[in-house]
Parts: sequence; structure tokens; C-alpha cells
Amino acid sequence: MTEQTNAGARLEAIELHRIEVPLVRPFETSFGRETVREVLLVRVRTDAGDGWAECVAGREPFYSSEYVDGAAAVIERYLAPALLAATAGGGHGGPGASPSHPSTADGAAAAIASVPAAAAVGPALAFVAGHRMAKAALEAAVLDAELRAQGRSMASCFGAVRDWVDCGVSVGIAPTLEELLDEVAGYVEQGYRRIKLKIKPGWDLVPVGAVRELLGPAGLLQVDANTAYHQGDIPLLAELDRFGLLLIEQPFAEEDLASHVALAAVCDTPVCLDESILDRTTALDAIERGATSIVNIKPGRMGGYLESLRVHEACLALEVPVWCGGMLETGLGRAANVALAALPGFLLPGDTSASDRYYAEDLTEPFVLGTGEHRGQLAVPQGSGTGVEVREELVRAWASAPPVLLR
Ligand code: OSB
Ligand code: MG
Repeated sequence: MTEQTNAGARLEAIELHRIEVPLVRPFETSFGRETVREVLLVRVRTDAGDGWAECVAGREPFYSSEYVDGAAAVIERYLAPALLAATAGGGHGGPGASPSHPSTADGAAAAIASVPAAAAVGPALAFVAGHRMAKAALEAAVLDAELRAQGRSMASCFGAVRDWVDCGVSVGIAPTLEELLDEVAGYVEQGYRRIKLKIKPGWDLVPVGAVRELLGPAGLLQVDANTAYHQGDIPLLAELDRFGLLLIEQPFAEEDLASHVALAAVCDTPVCLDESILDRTTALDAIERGATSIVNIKPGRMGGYLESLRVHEACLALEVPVWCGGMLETGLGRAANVALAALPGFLLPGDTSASDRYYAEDLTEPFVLGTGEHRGQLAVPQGSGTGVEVREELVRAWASAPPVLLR
């Protein structure tokens, strides 16, 4: 990259903010029940302006080994000092920090090369094992600052090919079948283009059958087990075939590709991995082994938006459809997810719901479903960086701990 691109993104400080935001209704999955989202926010201060991002780690290490306290600790003790030291000499993106796939015939590589400061974050933090959600938050904040300084949107940087994205909604396990059907009917009325039901042993064939009946044969429906089943459940899971689902998401443990391969071999419903896919390498491996034929892309789980671009690119080349998952993001993370979902390989509606699916009031301007021809869609933000503004008065009002300043 030219000197000019590198100039003006010198990292000066990193701030960590913790907020708690109540959910409009409890969200229950096979791994737990949440009533409030605890969010770790990262603000980077650079000599070219600020950038914001949210960390998608949950309050507890149930979906993933990562959790908010752990992410904050690893950022404070290891990641932030390393990032500040790596960039102390004046700008990111020196020779050692060039992206790993340099051909510009590759859309992901071209996008990554256009943001050298953000591209330098991953390599600078690679000495720490794992902690992808924490690393992703730092990279996303640097990316926001860098794109704002360039006057470019995330959508344009990523290579978006549409201005609106199709939205699905993830529906938690309900106390009763009747309450589930009420909730789903409400989302259908709001225009959501796809329903995803959380399932677990004892909450599967009956609720899925009832929702299929409610939606009719043409309604897009999929299920997500969040690792709640075991290999012995394969005959039961294969019975889901009769409901014409788009996919079944992560029925078995994160490490258990073999059971996913065995299920895929006996059922017609496509198997889609979420928890098991950590980066481009694990995605390619899972596809090659027949463990997944559709990939859920969650930037936090994969260590960042830039790795997500690499996974998207690899899946596109193999004609494996991808879709954008969600982690109950506020408008800040949602904005970046919606930009990502505008890429060509995102062929299924994402868990990119409107702000009011989770929050009565959002941290940024709210995301609202479109109307008319854009019913069930969200508009891709077009402003610089994430394209949304963090409402700093809410960061203060919702704070659950004093901010931490690292420099
Ligand atoms: O498995 O996709 C998942 C939420 C938290 C952790 C894991 C998952 C989810 C969801 C909700 O399904 C997605 C969303 O609406 O943000
Ligand atoms: Mg999932």
C-alpha cells in the first residue's frame, strides 16, 4: 500500500466500555436463557479519528468458551498492549503486516489490502491463542476508524452487491407451543422472510411440525440445536426431513465433525455448521469432509470481518452458500453484519433482524424492516465506517462498570 493510505491511522488509545441492555423478551436456547445482554464495547482513538465496535462474547461461556469478562481481561492484559506497541512506530500496515492472500483477482484480498491498518491487527495479535471474539472487536474498531478516515462504507470496502438484505429471525425455545406459535405469527406479520427455531431434545419434532403448519409449505424455515444432540440422535434428526427445512444448524458438539458427516449422509436436510467454523481453514476442512454444505458466517466467532471475507470468498469459489449469523448485536455490530450480508455469496436470509426484535431502544439509530418491495429486508448502511453513530449518552447511562482506558 502507498504511504498515503497508511498515514493517518496511528492508534493512540483503546477504551473498553461495558454496558447492560435489557432484552424485550427472554431468549432461550439449548445452552441457556438470557434476559439481558452484557456488551463489551471497544473504542479506538487514532490520529485520524475514532472507531467503535462491539464484542459478541456472551455474559457466560455457554455458546462459546469466550465470555465478556474473559474478553475484557485478554484485551487489557495482552491484546491492547500488543496492538498499541505494534503501531507505536507510526501507522499500521508495514511490510510484515501485508494480507495473507495477496492476489487482487481475489475480492477478499483486494478488500483487505485496501485497509492496511485493520489488516495489521490480526497478525499483531496472532501470538495469543484463540480469543477470536476479543480480537474481532479490536479489528472491527480499527476498521471503523480507518474507513471513516477514508470516507468509505463497510459495504463498499467488503464488496457489497446489494443495497437491501433479506432478514430472518431466530426464535427461542418457548414455555409452551401456544406461545411459540404466537411469537412466530408476530414475526411473520412483521415481514421476516425466514424463521429459525431453536431446538433441543424434547423440543424438536412437535414445535417444528406446528410452525411448518402455521407457515405453510412455502415458508422458509430452519432449525438450530446449538450442539444439544449426540450421534445416537441421528435417526430422530433425520425425521426433520419431512418438514422441508432450509437447513439444520449445528446439532452436535463443536469438535464433533464426524457426527455431522454421519447425519449429512442419511438426511436430505442440509447440515450447516456454526460453532465448529473458526476460520477459513476449518470451513474448507468441514466442507471437504461433508460435515457442512452451508456455512453460518459470524465475524466474532471467526476472529473478524476480514477473516469472514476470506471464508465468504472460499465458499463462493466452491459454490457453498453462506448466511450471516447473529449474536444479539446492538445496532453497532448489526450495521457491520448487514454490510457483510450484502456480499454475493450470502444466498440465504441472515439472523439480521430489526433492532426491536431484541431491544426497545438501540445503542445506535435503530434498524427497521423495510416496507413494500423491501418488506422483510434491512437497508445496508451507506455512511462511512459502520455508517451508524454510537449514542454516547446511552453508553454512559447503560454502563455496568467504569470504562477502562489503555494507551
Ligand atoms: O447459534 O446462532 C446462534 C444467539 C447467541 C448465540 C448463538 C446463536 C444466537 C442466535 C441469535 O441464534 C441470532 C440473533 O438473532 O442475533
Ligand atoms: Mg447457531
